[in-house]
This record gives sequence, structure tokens and C-alpha cells, in this order.
Amino acid sequence: MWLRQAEGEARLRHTCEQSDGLARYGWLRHDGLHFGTQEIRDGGLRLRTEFVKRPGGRHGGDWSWRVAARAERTAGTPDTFLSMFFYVATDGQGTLQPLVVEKNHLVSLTGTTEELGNFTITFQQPTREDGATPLYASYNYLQAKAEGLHRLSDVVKASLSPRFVYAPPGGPKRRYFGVDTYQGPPEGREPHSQLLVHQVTVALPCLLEVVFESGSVPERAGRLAGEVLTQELARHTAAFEQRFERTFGLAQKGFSVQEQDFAKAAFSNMLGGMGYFYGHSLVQSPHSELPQLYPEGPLFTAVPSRSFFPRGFLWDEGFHQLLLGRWDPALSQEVLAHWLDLMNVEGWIPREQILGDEARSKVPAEFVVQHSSAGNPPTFFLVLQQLLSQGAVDVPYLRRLYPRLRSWYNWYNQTQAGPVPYTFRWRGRDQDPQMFLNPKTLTSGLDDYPRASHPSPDERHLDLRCWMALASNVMTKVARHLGEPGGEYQHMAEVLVDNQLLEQHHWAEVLGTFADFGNHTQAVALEWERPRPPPPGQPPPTPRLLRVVRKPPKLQFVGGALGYVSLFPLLLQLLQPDSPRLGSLLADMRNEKKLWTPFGLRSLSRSSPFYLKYNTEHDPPYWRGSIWINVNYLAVQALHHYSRQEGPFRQEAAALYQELRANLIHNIFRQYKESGYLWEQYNDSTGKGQGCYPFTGWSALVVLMMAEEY
Ligand code: 6A9
Repeated sequence: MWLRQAEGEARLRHTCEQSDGLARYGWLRHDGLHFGTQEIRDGGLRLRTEFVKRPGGRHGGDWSWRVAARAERTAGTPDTFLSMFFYVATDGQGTLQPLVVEKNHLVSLTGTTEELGNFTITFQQPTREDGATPLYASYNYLQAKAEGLHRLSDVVKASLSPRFVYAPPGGPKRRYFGVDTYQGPPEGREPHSQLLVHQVTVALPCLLEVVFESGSVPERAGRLAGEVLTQELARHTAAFEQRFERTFGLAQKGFSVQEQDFAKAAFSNMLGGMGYFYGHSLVQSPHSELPQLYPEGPLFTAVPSRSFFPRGFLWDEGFHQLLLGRWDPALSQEVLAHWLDLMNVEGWIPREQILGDEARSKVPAEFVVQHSSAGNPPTFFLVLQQLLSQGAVDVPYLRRLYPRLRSWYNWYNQTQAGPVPYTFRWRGRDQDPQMFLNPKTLTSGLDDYPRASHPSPDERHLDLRCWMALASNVMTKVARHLGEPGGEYQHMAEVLVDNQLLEQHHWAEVLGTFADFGNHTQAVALEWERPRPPPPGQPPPTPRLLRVVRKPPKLQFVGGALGYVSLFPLLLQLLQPDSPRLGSLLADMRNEKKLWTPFGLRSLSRSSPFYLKYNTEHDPPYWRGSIWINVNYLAVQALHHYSRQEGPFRQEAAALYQELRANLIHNIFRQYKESGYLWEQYNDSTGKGQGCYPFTGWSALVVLMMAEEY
């Protein structure tokens, strides 16, 4: 945690929060195992945090952190006076023994926990940036009990007092906020966590190091601090640069150093943003009245956004591993195994993973419960396909995965079956359709993308059918790889890839495109209800925005919805290279009145009646026009594929490939330079990043576009 004392008010920084409005932060380099370098810009303050981990012993080895802080010269009033808080906290079990000198200076501590065994943590003296010249500092110390790791900011904030004085020899005396006393959590809340806080208040620029030494490391060449730490950081950084170039080849492709740095930051923030979570899911199943707590379990996963969605999301994770699997296939295999271990007895995996109090503290209550009839695109099949083609999956691993893969596949195949054989339907669309312009389909991952206006069991969803074709195809390959009978998968794959049947179920001749099918009318609008006059003496009721239906729905292809869903047969490469439908989708893609923008493909045609429409008074458009990078990655990948297949559209696909790839890379890079971040989506008129940030989930797939790795 840190606090800029010159501000005169105590604005404590701790976890990644969008509301802090930082100009920039994120991992610039991270190799996932041994080291990372992070840069944080907070007003005029620039923090650089780096760590090195040195394996050894039986508990993960040693690690050291270095934090360098300086004031930016360009800023109006330079910030020269800073507090940094280094804390150590237990999480339910374990003990900590502080060594405190001069009443409030925590020099080191020893501790024991189940996972870490015995360890020592030492806080080195602050120095100037040279790492040698000692620096004057004021120290504060807090020892407290907290409810849990998710409440540590509250504890520190509640204990701050402005009564302390920073008085460097020969310098002016200044008051500052320091940790003082803490009364303890409110009555009735069990403290789970023992907390020790070491606060150092210094003038800038400065450098601080923290050294963790594991009790089971038998002997060490030298303490991982000072010059030794500098050398190890340099060695790991050099190895990172080489490996990055070997893996992605961006220098060789002629990208500038600035562009390469951007790609390294995008990649590193996805890798460095990975988390290890532990806890229960809260699940509502159709068989029980109340949501049930699932058994506790671990999840090692990347996250879409460190600030806003710091937890696992199922279909996001498949996209994440497409990138991380290029760097470290073993890591991706571990992540996939973790996810598949979260499967219930029915073969279902919850879409959003909110495990443990810390994760739960970031989620509004209405989103916590997961529904066991709800799916999400099975993107892990994309990852398996990729790992198989890299030759990176070992057979014993795949053999252990296989029973779970079978159950997972069957879950989709059975529970999400459509009304006609070989069609599919997302369950869990919004209830209460009259409340929405178009009832949402959160399970599809495309949330408010328009579907049949009147949800019904007659629906067939094009995207899900295409996902199932992919899943069947990959299951066939996996079975073959293991020498298992995979006839059922092969049969499904053949049927689902059959272009004639696909057209029969989903080609809408009247609309000239592929589409969903269902009970649908385009003649809907949101209107304020005209409330009846209230009975005498009663206040008038609050008017509601309700959907009016001007023309009754009928069973038909879903019109007015050209966009990402329509492209799925192309995106997942199901179309034959000589299919005339391929030509027609390419034309829709390239059409600026429909999907084409200078920044990437927009999610919904500009000519759709749903384009940029609110779904309720308070629900702004999400997948109704803006540019999403995961789907654009699939598009670039598919265009690359079709540019290499003999056929009448080969040239066109090749040209679109070049153009779309260049547009996406240029815009995401430009937005990064201008705003400091990668974003959740991009505006289809201006290219500007929007939604949450930093979002180095699937938006970081720009690295694979740069590398042309598909
Ligand atoms: C809201 C409010 C701090 C929505 O990236 C994760 C998902 C995608 O899988 C999905 O396709 N996002 C996309 O449409 C974000 C979903 C967040 C839901 C929870 C909680 C956060 O408050």
C-alpha cells in the first residue's frame, strides 16, 4: 500500500481499483515463474516494483521485492514525500513473530504457515536510487487482527492518524499520516487474519527492498538483495527478452521497440495477473429450492481484468490460454486441469468463479449465484486444439483429462440441445421479456446481442451450434490421440460441419445471411408506460419503461441481428472454402454500413435496429456495436485460414486479413499509448477504449495478431 503524504488527505492506495484513476499501471515484464517488473503512475508519482523468485527447499524457495519510487519531473508540484506500507498477514492459520526496534520500527519477522513452513522476512533500510546511500525515514508499526485478507485496507485506513512528524536533519518538519492504533473488527466478526504493517515514510527518490527467506532452503549463495538482486533481475530480464522474441518474433517482423514493449506489457499483465483462488461457488440448481454451497476447491487461472473482474470466467479463460499456451504449454495444461476439476457430477462447470471472501468482495450480491443449467462457450476446445497442433500435450495428462472432457462435452450436448436434431439452444435467457428491448442471453457470452424477441424452446442458436461443431471435432482428435473409440464425436463432427445441413438450419435466404431461428418480431420498442390515475389520496405509481410489441412474433429466422453471431460459421472455420456463403459473409464484414470499421469489426451491424440501443433504461448497449477483441481474433485467424485455401474467395480473404489485422493492431496500440491501458472493448466510431481497464484478458490477443500465431 502507499500514500502520497503531500496531498494533505489520506488517500490510501492498495488493490487495483478503477476509482483510483491511476494514469497507468501493469506488469511490463513477467515470466510467470521467476521475475516480474511492474510500473505504476499515480499523479506525479512513479513506482516501479520488481520481484525475483529463487526456487529451492520444499516450500517454493526465496523471493525478494524491490520498490523504487520517484517523482515525475513533468508534474506541476512534485510529490516528494511518500509512505509505503509493507504488510504481512496470515489467512486463517499460521503465526507471525515481529522484531520491532525503537518502539515502531519493524525490522524483520519470522513466521510459520502450513504452506510455507518456517520463513523470515526482512525489511532492508531505504536508500537512494543507487541502492547504497542510506536515506532518512520515519517508521510506523501496526499489529492488528483483521476479519480477513479482503478487509486489510479498511484496517489500515481506520488506524491512520495525522499526528506524526517527519523531521529529516536540516529539513523542514512535516506532519504525516501514520498507522497508529486499531480498535479491532466490529463486534461479532471473527478475526481470521493476523496483520503486521511496516510503514516507511521517506523523501523521493528512494529504493526499498524486502527479502523473504524460506526456512527449508538448505543454503544460499548470498542474500537476494542489493547488488545480487540487481544481477538476478538483469539476468531474468535478458532471458525474457530472448524468449519473447523466440516465441512471438516481433522484432523480426519489423515492429518498433515501442510496439514490442506494448506487446510485452499486454502479455505480461495477463500472465502476471494470474491468481490462485480457493473457496466455494454458490450454485442454484433446478433440483433444489435454495442456492447450495459447492465444496471448497482451488482455481489457478488468469483473469479478464485485475481491477474490475479479478476472478475466473469460463469462456474468457480459453482465450487467455491461447496466448499463454504459446509461452508455456505446461502452465496452460495446469490451468485447464484446474478448471475441469471444478466440474459437478452432471458435467457442468460454473461460468463465473467467485471463490473465497476476497473474490466475493468484488461482486455485487445479485451476481454471486451461478445456475447449473447455464452454459458458456466451451473455448477450452480451442485451447486443446492449439496445444495438440503445437505437439505440446503429453499423453498421460490427456488421458487423465479425458473422462472430464467427455462429461463436459455431454453436458452441452444433452442439456443445451435444440428443438430439432443437431441444433442447439442456450438455456437461461432473461425471464420477464417485457422488461427488456431484447431479453439477454448471458450464457452465450454475448450478453445483449439480439436474439429471438420471444424466448422459447423453439429457438436454435447459430453460435452454439458452431461451438459444438468445434467441440466435436476436437473430441474426435483427442480420442484419436489416445487410441480411444471416438465414433460418436466423429459422427457429430461430420454432421455439424456439413454445410448443407448448416444452411438448412441457419441460412436465412430472406435475410441473406446465417441467423438464429425462433419466435421473433423486429417490431419492438421500449416505451414509458402510461400509469393509470391513482385512487384518490394515493401517490402516482412510478412509471416503468416497458417493451411494446407492434407486430406479433412468429417462428422465423431472427432478422435485424447481423453481427458476430452471423459470422460464426466463418469464425470457427466451418464453411467450405468454395461456399458462396463465405463470399457473402466476407462482403458483410467489409461493408462499412454493416460490420467494418477502421478499428476492427463491430459486434452488430450499423444497420441493425438494435445497433447501440439500450436494453432497459439503465442497461447501455454492450455487444450492440462496440468492437471486441476475442471475436476479432477469431476473425483474423479465420481470414488467415481462408487466405491459404484454394477457392474463389482466397484473394479476398487475404486482403481482408491484412487490413483487419493492421486496423486492430494500430488502434489497440494507439489507445494504449494515449490512455495507458488495454480496454475491455473499443468504440466503433472513434476507436477509443471503453468499458473496464486495464483489461488484459482477451484484448491481449493483439499479441498473437502481431505475431501471426493462429
Ligand atoms: C458484473 C460487476 C465491480 C461480460 O469478461 C468477463 C465477462 C465476459 O465473459 C462476457 O462475455 N464480461 C462479457 O459480456 C464481464 C462480466 C462481469 C459480470 C459481473 C459485476 C463488477 O463490479
